[in-house]
Amino acid sequence: MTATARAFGMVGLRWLAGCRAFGSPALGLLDPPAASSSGRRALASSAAGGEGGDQGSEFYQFRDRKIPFVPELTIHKPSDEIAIPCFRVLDDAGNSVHGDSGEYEVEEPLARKMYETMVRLQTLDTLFYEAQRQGRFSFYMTCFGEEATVIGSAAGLEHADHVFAQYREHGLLLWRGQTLQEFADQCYGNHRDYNKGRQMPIHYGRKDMNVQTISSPLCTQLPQAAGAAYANKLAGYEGITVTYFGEGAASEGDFHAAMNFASTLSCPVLFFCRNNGWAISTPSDEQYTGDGIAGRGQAYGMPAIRVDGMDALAMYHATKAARQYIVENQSPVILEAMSYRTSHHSTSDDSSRYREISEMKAWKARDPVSRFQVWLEGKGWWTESEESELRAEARKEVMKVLDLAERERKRPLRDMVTDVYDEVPQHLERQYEEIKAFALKNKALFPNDTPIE
Ligand SMILES: Cc1ncc(C[n+]2csc(CCOP(=O)(O)OP(=O)(O)O)c2C)c(N)n1
Ligand SMILES: [Mg+2]
Repeated sequence: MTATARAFGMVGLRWLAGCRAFGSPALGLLDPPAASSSGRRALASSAAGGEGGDQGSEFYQFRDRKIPFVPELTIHKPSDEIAIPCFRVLDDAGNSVHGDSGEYEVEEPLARKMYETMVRLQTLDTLFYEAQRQGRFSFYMTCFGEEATVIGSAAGLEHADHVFAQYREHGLLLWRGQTLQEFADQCYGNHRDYNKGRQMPIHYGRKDMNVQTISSPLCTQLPQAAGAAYANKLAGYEGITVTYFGEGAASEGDFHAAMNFASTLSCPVLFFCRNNGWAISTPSDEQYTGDGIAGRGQAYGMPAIRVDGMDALAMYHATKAARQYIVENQSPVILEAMSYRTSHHSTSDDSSRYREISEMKAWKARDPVSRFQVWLEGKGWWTESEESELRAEARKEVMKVLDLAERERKRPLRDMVTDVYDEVPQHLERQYEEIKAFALKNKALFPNDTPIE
């Protein structure tokens, strides 16, 4: 190692300072830190007896990576051909690509539970969507096309794992035991709603299920998840942290901040991208270039997996493998689930205005629920009569909870200012009195089922 190299190693990551040191060998007073353990950058020579400086430096060493010096100037273009392959177990028709080998399968009880939950989720979404269209509550979002992404991954996680979701992953709560009644109460914001009517519909969240409350601004959950994972790691917590987000949300600056923190601090967090092709009316080919979201793992030094998000078996095994990697290495993983939003973005959207019906139909043909059903039937674990029984029962149950939620009284106006502080501070008290007086004077402008008290 030359004196120059020592000097360069000494100044670590500061490029400008490094350049200055480069021209001033006299600064080479300290031994460079061991590159791989300290993370500092050093100059190195692979020539034997390099000490003395005759050979010159041959490469930069950063951690385990050697960056060679070369005499040619090259612009390294990203490859249009290299793509992280997409793992799948089921083909488009629902048959295992592994035939009868039993590879990447699951036991019957788990398979049935996954399928039944996917059907319940589909039914819940169908009827809640219709209820919203009838004006019974204010807003709704479905996850049609992504049932396998959500339920497959929920099944591959542990209850102890902390979840920071976007908004289309309510199936995970269903998997963790949230009742249909609780879904309906939250959407109606009624007296039984655990959010006390303070959140928009579908902005669920509950401590007992380790699921943080959804917040509408895109991608805010990613840095939070990286931070929570880091805190949990320091505390020796057993679970990992998982954060779900859409490929559209991945265009936010917060995505990059979160990835960099997680990678440099080795946070045990799973970055779970639901790439469903659309961010409202923006198609994914206007959202990013290169090898998609999983392809970004390489730049952040983060292991990546790409999965067919419309394949429940692949989703389950990929999530489980990612989780195991995270636990064993106490470091992050990024997973990209490739699917398609077969529904409108939300009840405020009409997707036929910006995409072709033929495109929607082509993706619907890969419906994740039907594909999984075909596989279950092939195993002899599911029959047509079980199918119609489950669908009828789920429909009845969802209609009932909607009906009950609708009849339940609403939370009082006063709930707007309680619980924020231990005691309601004067400024909130004043605002409350103001809005109450206004509501009493303008009853017609207020929902008539909201008690003004
Ligand atoms: C910071 C921010 N910008 C814009 C929006 C409006 N918005 C809500 S959802 C959405 C699209 C998100 O797409 P994606 O992340 O792919 O998730 P998907 O809806 O496809 O599941 C946009 C632009 C927002 N909520 N927050
Ligand atoms: Mg999307």
